Amino acid sequence: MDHRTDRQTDAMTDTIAALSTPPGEGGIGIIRLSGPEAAALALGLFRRADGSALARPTPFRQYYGHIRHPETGDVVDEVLLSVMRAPRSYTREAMAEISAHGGPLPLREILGLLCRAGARLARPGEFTERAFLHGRLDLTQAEAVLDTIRACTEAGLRAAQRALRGELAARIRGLRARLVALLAALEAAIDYADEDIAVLSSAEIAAEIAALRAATEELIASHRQGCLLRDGAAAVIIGRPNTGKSSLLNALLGEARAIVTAVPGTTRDVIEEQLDVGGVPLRLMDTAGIRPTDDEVERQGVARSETALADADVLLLVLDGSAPLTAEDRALLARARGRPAILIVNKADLPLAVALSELGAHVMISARTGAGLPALRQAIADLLLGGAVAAQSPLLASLRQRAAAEEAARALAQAEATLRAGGSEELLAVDLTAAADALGALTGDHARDEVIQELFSRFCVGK
Ligand SMILES: Nc1nc2c(ncn2[C@@H]2O[C@H](COP(=O)(O)OP(=O)(O)OP(=O)(O)O)[C@@H](O)[C@H]2O)c(=O)[nH]1
Ligand SMILES: [Mg+2]
Repeated sequence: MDHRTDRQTDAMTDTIAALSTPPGEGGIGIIRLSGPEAAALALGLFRRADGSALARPTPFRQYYGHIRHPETGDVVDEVLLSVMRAPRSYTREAMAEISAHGGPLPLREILGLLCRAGARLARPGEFTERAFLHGRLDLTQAEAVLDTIRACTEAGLRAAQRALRGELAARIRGLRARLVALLAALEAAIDYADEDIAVLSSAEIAAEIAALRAATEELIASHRQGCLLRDGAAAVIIGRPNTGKSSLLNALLGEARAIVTAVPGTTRDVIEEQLDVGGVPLRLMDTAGIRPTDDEVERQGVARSETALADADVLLLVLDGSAPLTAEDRALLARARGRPAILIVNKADLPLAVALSELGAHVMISARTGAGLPALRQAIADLLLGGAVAAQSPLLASLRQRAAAEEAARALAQAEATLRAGGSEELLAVDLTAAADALGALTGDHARDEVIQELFSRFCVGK
């Protein structure tokens, strides 16, 4: 489907150019052009090794040569050039790619020459926006492009790739097609109300609406997992001093990141590291042991622990299994109650002095020997993902997608209410149309310009 409005069609008559590799030094830097003049602009600056111009390049072939200054003839850089013809390109427009040396100066100069010749610098995400407007991608796939670039775990990358292949879009379009079919049946009932034509019974209509609503709710529920895989979660290790919090951080990371000593009050600052737990990018924080103290530095550390505790998605409360529970332990246990938390009994390599029966569900570990760490990782993953294995079904991955799905679910709930109240087919059609529009906005087949612009503005330049 083509997603262009008239305004956008006008905006796409120009040729855009951008550096598509990260700025700064690199082995190579790639400048991309897209638009009607893409090939002409690149070929205007390009000369083959023998100094001749390249007249009719074969698409997808790389040509060796130089970018030369059009007036002085000076060589700006040694490059490889390739061209693509519409619609066989990322944007579905004519495109050219110039691979130059990855230095800021040659790349800036080539871009400058292209702009002087008539190209315009691309806005962030404009290549992908054009791909969307030409119908090569839908909005869920465009968002998946960004999620692919930013994925920080393998599970997150796989989820983004599923969406990029169009699995989410296909699912949503399938639901929308069922809504449209239902609407068509209703219209037929309205048009031929006087004749005795077999249309759907109200029981059949109710069943289909209920099924569509359940499927939409399922999509909404998938958003939590989609977000977790994409944005991750914050887990904060808390406990009184000396229970082995820093030792646990180090053990989970597999490196001596935080200082560990037998002195209570060793950690003074919040130490944060990234960890992949069951596919969720986890921001793991080690904090200062929480206790009343007169030491000014430690007191500030404890204040930071309190802030981290308040903001955490998951609390990892570490107790020392080799010592009886203290008043500080009990105070922290009380504070963890009712929050997503895992009780960890550490120092399992030493004789047990804690009454486990007092604790309820907990994980026994030894940060020193590594015993119990796999079970702890599993417990964290279970807590975050609600026991669900990283789903193989498409996941809603953005707030925008979630809001649209919620709107569809609301409209379907409204349709159910209309049906129960014995409302007319016309009224029911209004509700179902609203649901269909919301699903259309999700894939971008029927999305507003502002939504589209906001979405692409989050991309990097050159993508
Ligand atoms: N035997 C044994 N000792 C441990 C274990 N984990 C930590 N320790 C010891 O307990 C002491 C405190 O460890 P840390 O990791 O510094 O404890 P912490 O909770 O970070 O302490 P603060 O930063 O002071 O709050 C050190 O002497 C560690 O070697 C364990 O599993 N078994
Ligand atoms: Mg510590």
